[in-house]
Amino acid sequence: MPDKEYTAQNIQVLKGLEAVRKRPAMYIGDISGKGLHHLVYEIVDNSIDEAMAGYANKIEVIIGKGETITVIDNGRGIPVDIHTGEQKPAVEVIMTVLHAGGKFDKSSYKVSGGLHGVGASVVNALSKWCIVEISRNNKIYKQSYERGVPVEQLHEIGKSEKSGTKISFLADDEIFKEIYYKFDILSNRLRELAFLNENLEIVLKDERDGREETYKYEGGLREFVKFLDESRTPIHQDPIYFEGEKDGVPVQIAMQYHSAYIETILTYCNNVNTIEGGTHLSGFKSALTRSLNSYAQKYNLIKNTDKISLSGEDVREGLTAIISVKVTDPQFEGQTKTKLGNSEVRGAVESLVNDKLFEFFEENPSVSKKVIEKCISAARAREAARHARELTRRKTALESNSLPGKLADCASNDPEECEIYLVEGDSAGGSAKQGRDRRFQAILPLKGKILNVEKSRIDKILANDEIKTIITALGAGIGAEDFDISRLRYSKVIIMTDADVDGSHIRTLLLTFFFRYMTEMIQHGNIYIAQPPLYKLRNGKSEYYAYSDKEKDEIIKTLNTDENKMNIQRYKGLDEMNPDQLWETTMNPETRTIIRVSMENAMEADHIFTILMGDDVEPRKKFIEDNAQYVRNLDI
Ligand code: 28F
Repeated sequence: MPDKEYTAQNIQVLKGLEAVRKRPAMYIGDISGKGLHHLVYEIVDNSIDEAMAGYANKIEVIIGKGETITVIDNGRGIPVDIHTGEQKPAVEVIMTVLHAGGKFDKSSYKVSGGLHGVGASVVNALSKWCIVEISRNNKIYKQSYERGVPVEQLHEIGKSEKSGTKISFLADDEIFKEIYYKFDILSNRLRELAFLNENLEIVLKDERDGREETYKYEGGLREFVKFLDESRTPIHQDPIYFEGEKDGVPVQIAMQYHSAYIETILTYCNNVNTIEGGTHLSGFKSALTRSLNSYAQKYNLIKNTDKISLSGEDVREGLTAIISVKVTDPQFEGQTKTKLGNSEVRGAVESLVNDKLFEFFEENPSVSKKVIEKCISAARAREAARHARELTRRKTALESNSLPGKLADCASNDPEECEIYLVEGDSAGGSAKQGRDRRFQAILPLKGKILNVEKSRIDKILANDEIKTIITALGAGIGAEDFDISRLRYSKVIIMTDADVDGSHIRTLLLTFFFRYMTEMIQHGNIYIAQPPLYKLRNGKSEYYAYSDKEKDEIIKTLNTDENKMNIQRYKGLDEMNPDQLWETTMNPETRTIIRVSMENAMEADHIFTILMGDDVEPRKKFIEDNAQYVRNLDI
């Protein structure tokens, strides 16, 4: 770097970069895979902002060989004129000064996405190298940086009639232990951004294996709803869609009812997936319930024999909806900063839904009639379920030890230290009971298959023995209205199934069940997946366990004996291990590996589940064709 006097600004820049490199997790969440992928989102969000401002309509993301990332947009190009305050080109300020980039002065950008919108300077600071190329004023400008520090002045490298910004970077291996981008993680987020920004074309290219996907949806949120329900049967032809701006808050809503029973409502603020909900969700829910009840009353669709009003659960049964709002100063609250706190948004969403939904129902009586009918039968089923619940509660209240017989409970009563293993099959369940530490480990063996919750309504789910056993054992109830996480009897619920197709089938069923009826357990990180070993390797007297093919090869290499001299056993099921082995490899907190289930995993499982279990054969066939190499005898 050319030696230059250390002006006050340079010192400020170096202080800023140092702060980011010292505590990277404060800026990007963590330095594991999630934080690594967040680097890409930070850069992409700047292109999205340029698109939302109306100047870009195409974004390309390229995963290069060697795990480099390149993001290109066809916007105006980051300004290159000298920034008065800093005596540097605007782009150098944006790339090197923390929280620069106009996102924080509302004038240049109305709303800005990004989890915290920390900006390109953070990505630059955490990159071994970063190169920005700007096409603007019929020229192409370039500047390179290393770990956030400019290694050259901004300079012209050519001519171009086009305009836009291209940023390439290589994450710094001094910060990130593992630098590997997962195509599916990036593609899920980019597809979501394309749904949320209609007509924006987003291309993802992987130069490591040639994979390429393009996302562009003219129908925006309507197509998002159709995608989520791709294997379900809608009860009305097209998604209901409306948008509007109330109190300076742009609101977009797409919704569609399907013949199954689960409700799926995704909410976004400035393209951030507000997993924990917030004021936009509560505004939508209250307006939906009110609108449906007043419409049903007005046209006397609820026979007075029913004598019931429709509850929130009733009007959301079988509903898939997407709510997207844009807020200039978003207040992200909650445990994972994904709950929207802005109070003005509740009213904006409520009034829009009240106006537009009632209007839609008036104009489409055939649709509204089907929707109301579905809500009324949901209300009846809810009554039946409540009745059934009452019975089970009364019954369990009568029986002293109201825990299910199959549960081998632990001695401690402190949920914080207790954990429960949900084990596939009685024989593995037996080994787990013998091998466990009964002070804090409970075991609940499950039969081969639990209920297919995709197709069953809450009253049928509550009638299923396996499900009832799980609900009773966990002790926290079930469903959005009734589930109370403070009553949970264990801090860890560990799913332990065989490593084969049946095992993954049961795991998907359980994950989907928890995701749909005990969502908070996933948000709070109470759900885990046990990792039994895949192989046992015996070399003379010594024994080794391998938990992946990669690990098996590594063990063989370090022992530098060739494969055929070793005795290698591939485990087909948990019941091939005796209690001590099961304890040692999969249950002992000192030696085991358990994976905490995130909301993203659960959403992914839920989406796959609707494809595998849904009504429509087409998506299932496509899914199996796409994933055939992973799946052997899938018995659907
Ligand atoms: C690959 C990543 O970062 N694209 C961007 C722009 C365009 C402008 C801008 C960005 C406003 C004044 C602070 C251009 N012309 N892609 C990107 N495209 N930032 S980032 O302006 C920065 C702020 O300075 C831009 C006129 N106004 C804004």
